[in-house]
Amino acid sequence: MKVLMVSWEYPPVSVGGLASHVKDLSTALVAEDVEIHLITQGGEGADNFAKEEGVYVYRINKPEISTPDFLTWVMLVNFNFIEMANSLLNKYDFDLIHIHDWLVGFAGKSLKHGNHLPLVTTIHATESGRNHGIYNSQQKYINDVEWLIGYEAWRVICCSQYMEDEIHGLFQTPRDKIDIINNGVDLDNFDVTAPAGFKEKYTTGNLVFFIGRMVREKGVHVLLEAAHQILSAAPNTQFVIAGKGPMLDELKGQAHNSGIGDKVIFPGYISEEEKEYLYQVADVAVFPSLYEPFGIVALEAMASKTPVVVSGVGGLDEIIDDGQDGLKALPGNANSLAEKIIKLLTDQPYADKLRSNGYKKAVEEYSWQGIAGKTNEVYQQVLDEYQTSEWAHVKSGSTI
Ligand code: NHF
Repeated sequence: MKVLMVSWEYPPVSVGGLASHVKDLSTALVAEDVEIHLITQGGEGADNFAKEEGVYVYRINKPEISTPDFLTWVMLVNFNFIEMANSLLNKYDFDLIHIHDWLVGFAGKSLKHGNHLPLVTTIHATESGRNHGIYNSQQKYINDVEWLIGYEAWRVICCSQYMEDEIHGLFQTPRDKIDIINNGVDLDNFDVTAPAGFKEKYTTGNLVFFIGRMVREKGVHVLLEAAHQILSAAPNTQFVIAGKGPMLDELKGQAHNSGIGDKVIFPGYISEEEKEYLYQVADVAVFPSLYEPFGIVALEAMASKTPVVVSGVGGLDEIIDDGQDGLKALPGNANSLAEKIIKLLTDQPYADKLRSNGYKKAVEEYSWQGIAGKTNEVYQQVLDEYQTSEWAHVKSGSTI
């Protein structure tokens, strides 16, 4: 089985959970004997052509000319993806194309039709979900491209029941065309020991950790709203809020204006190693999202044996069994969030119970190998159906 995969993000280019999803999935698929050729954007310090952990990675050049806006830029990048794919299609006999999200949608559609190959689409998140609705023409365009990539796909993969409902509701994609395959976590990455004195770099007290993109949907503003109450109950607490994004300055302003500027550290974009150590030394990891298709970060915390507080939305709601392997707060509710975080900071035996149950769950239910196996089954189903379809005949020249 040879798969041509196209993804906007792949390490070291990492905007969110998509990069780690595509990397861990591709690597695990290689172990299932699937040959993965992955086309993605170029990144600083990364080779343009490389075999990385068994995955053939091809990184494209940036568009040669500047573009008037984001959508035009995305389209130019898609042309560069297609250009790279065409040269590979001359060399390899691919069985199918697998794309991730709307950003690579036109590459997927063109490569499908140009080569009569079946297309598998993973929809990780939707524009409507991210913005709680569609309010302007750019959002409408992205929403329409999301419909298109589902329509063009032989099968659609998504990461939670919540996302199946959303995709079916928004785009009328038939439910029997959608496979739910959850995300996972690479446990080895989080089996680390932070060097002596690492935690003290940040605090000598409690450390509450968040990592993610600084966008409204991640709910960091709710965590900052909750901070006052948390500090009254557990004054020796420091918040470390890692990541970058359009809301970063606003959030720094919020912390400063509410008088807790010295209690919140915004380290910006941090390295993988710093992230793994921070998970390790954190007393609580908090993910207060308002929208979350899956939420790999919760699994990362669980794999690090750190107790988690999440808001009960989307995939997070499905991952956590409240009071057993983590705590769930009401989405967007600072009081509820504060109450859960305080509980974990002040009741050590309870925190330890969640810590060990959370770790057990990550080990037993969220291994990438199982996920790659399920993905491979989807590939096999697509191939079986394709081989007896009109499409395959058109390709082999036996009709028309
Ligand atoms: O984990 C990878 C990621 C998810 O919840 C995440 C999201 C986008 O918002 O599937 O995709």
